[in-house]
Amino acid sequence: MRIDIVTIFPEFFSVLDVSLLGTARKNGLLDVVVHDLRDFTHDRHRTVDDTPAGGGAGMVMRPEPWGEALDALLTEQSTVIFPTPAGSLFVQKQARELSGREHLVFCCGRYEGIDQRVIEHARARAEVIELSIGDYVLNGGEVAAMVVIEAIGRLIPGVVGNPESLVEESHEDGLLEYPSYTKPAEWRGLATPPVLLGGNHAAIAAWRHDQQLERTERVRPELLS
Ligand code: JFT
Repeated sequence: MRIDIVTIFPEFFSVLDVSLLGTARKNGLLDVVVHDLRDFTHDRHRTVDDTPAGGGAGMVMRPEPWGEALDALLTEQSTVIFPTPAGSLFVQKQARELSGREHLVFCCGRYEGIDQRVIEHARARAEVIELSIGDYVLNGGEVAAMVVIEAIGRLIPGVVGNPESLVEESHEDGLLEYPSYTKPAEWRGLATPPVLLGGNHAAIAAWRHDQQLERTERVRPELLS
C-alpha cells in the first residue's frame, strides 16, 4: 500500500518511522510519503490560509495549494481521506475496508478547516472520504490521520506478525476484550485467576467470554443493544 500525507506539519509524522509501521515500511509492505503543503504555494510567504468568506472567527485553508498537491498525487487508484470534525465516525469495519486499497491520500488541515471546494474538486476526480475519529475537538487533521493510518497499517497482511492476534482483537464479535495476565502467578498479593493456570482450554474460553460480556455490559452497554 502507498500512503501520501499532505500537511503543514510534516514533522508530526516522524512517529511512523518507529515500531510496527516503521518495520512495515522497511520491509516494503507500506510506502508512506509526507508532503509539506507549503511546497505547493508560490508566494514569498508560502501562504496557506485566509479569512473566512462570510466572516467569522479564525482562518480557512485556501484551495490553491491543496489543488496543486492533489494534481501531483492523485492517480486512478487513489482514495482521498479528509479528517474533519464534520465527518462520519471512523470504525474498525472501515479500517478493514481501507486496508485493501492501493493508494490513500490523507489531507490534514488546520485552522477552521479547508475550503469546501477542495473536497468537491477531489470528489470529481477520486473516491473521497470525510471522517472523524471521535466526538472531541482536535486542532487539526494530523493526529486523526495518524490514528487511521495505524488502524489500517496493522491490517495489511504481513505487518502484524501473528494473524491470530488480529482475529482476536478485531472487535468482530462486538464485545470488549477480556483481561490479560502473565507471570508471576502471584504479584504483590494479587493472584492470576486460577482458571487461567489450570490448562482446561474450554473452561478458559468460557471464562474469557464471560469476562467480555460482563465488561461490555458495565463499560459499553450500548454495544450490546
Ligand atoms: C479538527 C478533528 C477531528 C477529526 C480536521 C481541521 C481543522 C480544527 C477544528 C476544530 C473544531 C472545529 C475545526 C480539525 C479535526 C476530531 C480534523 C481538522 N480542525 N473546526 N477534530 N476532532 N475528531 N478527525 Cl482541517
